[in-house]
Amino acid sequence: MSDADPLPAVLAAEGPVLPVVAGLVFRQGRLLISQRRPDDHLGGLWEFPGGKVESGEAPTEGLCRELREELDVEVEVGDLIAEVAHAYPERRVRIQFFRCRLLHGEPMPRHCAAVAWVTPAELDRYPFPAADARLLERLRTEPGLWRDA
Ligand code: DGT
Repeated sequence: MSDADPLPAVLAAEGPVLPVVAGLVFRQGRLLISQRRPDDHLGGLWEFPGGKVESGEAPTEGLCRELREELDVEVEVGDLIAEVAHAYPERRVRIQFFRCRLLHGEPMPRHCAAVAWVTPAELDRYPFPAADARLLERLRTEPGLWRDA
Protein backbone atom coordinates (compact mmCIF):
# COMPACT_ATOMS: atom_id res chain seq x y z
CA MET A 1 0.00 0.00 0.00
CA SER A 2 1.28 3.49 -0.74
CA ASP A 3 0.90 6.66 1.28
CA ALA A 4 -1.81 7.72 -1.15
CA ASP A 5 -4.12 4.94 0.00
CA PRO A 6 -7.17 6.40 1.69
CA LEU A 7 -7.97 5.35 5.24
CA PRO A 8 -10.88 3.03 4.29
CA ALA A 9 -8.81 1.08 1.73
CA VAL A 10 -6.21 0.11 4.29
CA LEU A 11 -8.83 -0.68 6.93
CA ALA A 12 -10.97 -2.80 4.59
CA ALA A 13 -8.30 -5.50 4.20
CA GLU A 14 -8.34 -8.61 6.41
CA GLY A 15 -6.53 -8.81 9.74
CA PRO A 16 -5.94 -6.70 12.83
CA VAL A 17 -5.21 -2.98 12.76
CA LEU A 18 -3.19 -1.57 15.65
CA PRO A 19 -4.65 1.63 17.08
CA VAL A 20 -1.81 4.10 17.61
CA VAL A 21 -1.81 7.64 19.02
CA ALA A 22 0.91 10.25 18.64
CA GLY A 23 1.39 13.75 20.03
CA LEU A 24 2.34 17.01 18.33
CA VAL A 25 3.87 19.26 20.98
CA PHE A 26 4.77 22.72 19.70
CA ARG A 27 6.81 25.19 21.71
CA GLN A 28 7.94 28.57 20.49
CA GLY A 29 8.18 27.56 16.84
CA ARG A 30 9.66 24.13 17.48
CA LEU A 31 8.10 20.68 17.39
CA LEU A 32 9.00 17.78 19.65
CA ILE A 33 10.12 14.56 17.94
CA SER A 34 11.61 11.37 19.32
CA GLN A 35 13.80 8.62 17.91
CA ARG A 36 12.73 4.99 18.03
CA ARG A 37 15.05 2.56 19.77
CA PRO A 38 17.24 0.51 17.41
CA ASP A 39 15.57 -2.84 18.19
CA ASP A 40 11.96 -1.63 17.86
CA HIS A 41 9.80 -1.85 14.72
CA LEU A 42 11.15 0.91 12.41
CA GLY A 43 14.11 1.29 14.78
CA GLY A 44 16.25 4.40 14.43
CA LEU A 45 13.56 6.41 12.66
CA TRP A 46 12.20 9.62 14.20
CA GLU A 47 8.52 10.00 15.03
CA PHE A 48 5.90 11.93 16.91
CA PRO A 49 5.99 10.43 20.39
CA GLY A 50 3.23 7.98 21.23
CA GLY A 51 2.40 4.32 20.84
CA LYS A 52 -0.29 1.68 20.83
CA VAL A 53 -3.58 2.30 22.59
CA GLU A 54 -4.24 -0.48 25.09
CA SER A 55 -7.51 -2.33 25.23
CA GLY A 56 -10.12 -0.48 27.29
CA GLU A 57 -8.19 2.77 27.06
CA ALA A 58 -9.46 5.95 25.39
CA PRO A 59 -7.03 7.32 22.76
CA THR A 60 -6.42 10.45 24.83
CA GLU A 61 -5.65 8.35 27.93
CA GLY A 62 -3.28 6.19 25.90
CA LEU A 63 -1.48 9.24 24.61
CA CYS A 64 -1.02 10.72 28.10
CA ARG A 65 0.31 7.35 29.31
CA GLU A 66 2.71 6.93 26.37
CA LEU A 67 4.18 10.41 26.79
CA ARG A 68 4.55 9.82 30.53
CA GLU A 69 6.34 6.48 29.92
CA GLU A 70 8.47 7.56 26.97
CA LEU A 71 9.35 11.11 27.92
CA ASP A 72 8.44 11.59 31.59
CA VAL A 73 6.09 14.50 30.87
CA GLU A 74 2.45 15.29 31.59
CA VAL A 75 0.39 16.64 28.70
CA GLU A 76 -3.10 17.84 27.98
CA VAL A 77 -4.45 16.37 24.75
CA GLY A 78 -6.06 18.85 22.34
CA ASP A 79 -7.40 18.71 18.78
CA LEU A 80 -7.07 15.78 16.42
CA ILE A 81 -4.79 17.14 13.68
CA ALA A 82 -4.57 14.12 11.36
CA GLU A 83 -5.49 10.48 11.08
CA VAL A 84 -3.86 7.95 8.77
CA ALA A 85 -3.98 4.25 8.15
CA HIS A 86 -0.89 2.52 6.86
CA ALA A 87 0.03 -1.03 5.94
CA TYR A 88 3.61 -2.07 6.59
CA PRO A 89 4.58 -5.50 5.30
CA GLU A 90 4.48 -6.84 8.88
CA ARG A 91 1.62 -4.85 10.47
CA ARG A 92 -1.19 -2.41 9.84
CA VAL A 93 -1.64 0.69 11.94
CA ARG A 94 -4.20 3.44 12.28
CA ILE A 95 -2.55 6.51 13.76
CA GLN A 96 -4.30 9.51 15.29
CA PHE A 97 -2.13 12.59 15.72
CA PHE A 98 -3.28 14.99 18.44
CA ARG A 99 -2.01 18.43 19.35
CA CYS A 100 -0.73 18.28 22.94
CA ARG A 101 0.11 20.91 25.52
CA LEU A 102 3.03 20.32 27.84
CA LEU A 103 1.78 20.68 31.40
CA HIS A 104 4.68 19.41 33.43
CA GLY A 105 8.25 18.19 32.93
CA GLU A 106 10.94 18.53 30.30
CA PRO A 107 10.95 15.67 27.74
CA MET A 108 13.63 13.07 28.50
CA PRO A 109 14.37 10.00 26.36
CA ARG A 110 13.14 7.37 28.88
CA HIS A 111 11.84 4.73 26.46
CA CYS A 112 13.14 6.11 23.21
CA ALA A 113 16.64 6.68 21.84
CA ALA A 114 16.62 10.49 21.76
CA VAL A 115 14.42 13.57 21.65
CA ALA A 116 14.76 16.80 19.66
CA TRP A 117 12.90 20.11 19.28
CA VAL A 118 12.98 20.99 15.60
CA THR A 119 12.12 24.00 13.47
CA PRO A 120 10.22 23.63 10.17
CA ALA A 121 13.52 23.95 8.28
CA GLU A 122 15.17 21.21 10.35
CA LEU A 123 12.38 18.66 9.96
CA ASP A 124 13.68 17.38 6.60
CA ARG A 125 16.93 16.22 8.18
CA TYR A 126 15.19 13.51 10.19
CA PRO A 127 14.00 10.23 8.65
CA PHE A 128 10.38 9.37 9.61
CA PRO A 129 8.17 6.31 8.97
CA ALA A 130 6.31 6.32 5.65
CA ALA A 131 3.01 6.62 7.51
CA ASP A 132 3.97 10.16 8.56
CA ALA A 133 4.61 11.48 5.03
CA ARG A 134 1.35 13.34 4.55
CA LEU A 135 1.46 14.94 7.97
CA LEU A 136 5.07 16.03 7.36
CA GLU A 137 3.98 17.63 4.10
CA ARG A 138 1.29 19.58 5.97
CA LEU A 139 3.84 20.68 8.55
CA ARG A 140 6.03 21.98 5.71
CA THR A 141 3.24 23.87 4.01
CA GLU A 142 0.93 25.03 6.82
CA PRO A 143 2.85 27.42 9.07
CA GLY A 144 -0.34 27.98 11.05
CA LEU A 145 0.04 24.51 12.55
CA TRP A 146 3.21 25.65 14.37
CA ARG A 147 1.44 27.55 17.10
CA ASP A 148 1.75 26.70 20.76
CA ALA A 149 -1.26 24.81 22.13
P1 DGT B 1 5.84 -1.16 22.62
O1 DGT B 1 7.14 -0.62 23.11
O2 DGT B 1 6.02 -2.34 21.69
O3 DGT B 1 4.79 -1.37 23.66
O4 DGT B 1 5.33 -0.07 21.63
P2 DGT B 1 4.39 1.16 21.74
O5 DGT B 1 3.12 0.94 22.47
O6 DGT B 1 5.21 2.36 22.13
O7 DGT B 1 3.94 1.31 20.22
P3 DGT B 1 4.81 1.17 18.93
O8 DGT B 1 5.74 2.32 18.91
O9 DGT B 1 5.35 -0.19 18.74
O10 DGT B 1 3.64 1.36 17.84
C1 DGT B 1 3.51 2.44 17.03
C2 DGT B 1 3.43 1.97 15.60
O11 DGT B 1 3.07 3.07 14.78
C3 DGT B 1 4.76 1.46 15.07
O12 DGT B 1 4.54 0.43 14.14
C4 DGT B 1 5.32 2.66 14.36
C5 DGT B 1 4.08 3.33 13.84
N1 DGT B 1 4.26 4.79 13.64
C6 DGT B 1 4.38 5.40 12.45
N2 DGT B 1 4.53 6.71 12.58
C7 DGT B 1 4.49 6.97 13.90
C8 DGT B 1 4.61 8.18 14.68
O13 DGT B 1 4.80 9.32 14.19
N3 DGT B 1 4.53 8.04 16.03
C9 DGT B 1 4.33 6.82 16.62
N4 DGT B 1 4.28 6.81 17.95
N5 DGT B 1 4.23 5.66 15.93
C10 DGT B 1 4.32 5.74 14.59
